[in-house]
Amino acid sequence: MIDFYWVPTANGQRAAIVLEETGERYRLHPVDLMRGEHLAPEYLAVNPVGKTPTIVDAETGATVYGTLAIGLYLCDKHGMLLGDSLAMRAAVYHWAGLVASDLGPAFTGQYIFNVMAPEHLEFPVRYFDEQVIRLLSALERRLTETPYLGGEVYSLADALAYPAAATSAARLPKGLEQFPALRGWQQTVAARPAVQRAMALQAEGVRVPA
Ligand SMILES: N[C@@H](CCC(=O)N[C@@H](CS)C(=O)NCC(=O)O)C(=O)O
Repeated sequence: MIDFYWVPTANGQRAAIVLEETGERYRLHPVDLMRGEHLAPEYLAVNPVGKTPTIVDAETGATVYGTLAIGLYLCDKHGMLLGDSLAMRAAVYHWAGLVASDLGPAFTGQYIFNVMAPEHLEFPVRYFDEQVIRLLSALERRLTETPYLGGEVYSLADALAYPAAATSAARLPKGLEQFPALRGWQQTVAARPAVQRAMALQAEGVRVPA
């Protein structure tokens, strides 16, 4: 059994998709960021970084924080979604890393300066808007070459990228309008039962930044 500390943001959805894809049994622990629960002693005892998502695996004793680390840990544990050749694993690591280390933070910056900032600051707004479009364009190019980010089959890279398309990009004024390959891929991934279960998870009583 895994204890899953999360918020239903794109990052929480990424970890939830991998939990569902790998068939892990897990218990949900919503962490209310707007009430500061991520910085409360109870949660800092689980993850001193004070951020979500985090999993605690009772079976192995492992505590793992962050979408890429959680994804790699669960796929390694179950021997799935990483690719069965070194060439495919290289592609999976490349695209999963780009999503977790570049695209996710670019969307976070874009959200902070477009939605949360008390005043409009032209430079950071433009910087993060451009980053998001540049990175989505890289995914678009890749998906005109291969059906999935890692190659011919669905992988961890797609599981981590899906919430960027379904949740984060939905905030863009034109959504994915200029990215037809991404839109087609999004529909294919959305049809997966594990993805549907993960995206339907609700954190009872927890407000999510919108
Ligand atoms: N690199 C982390 C980022 C995690 C992250 O930014 N989590 C947000 C929620 S989506 C959080 O806990 N924010 C609280 C804070 O930064 O204080 C990942 O990939 O999961």
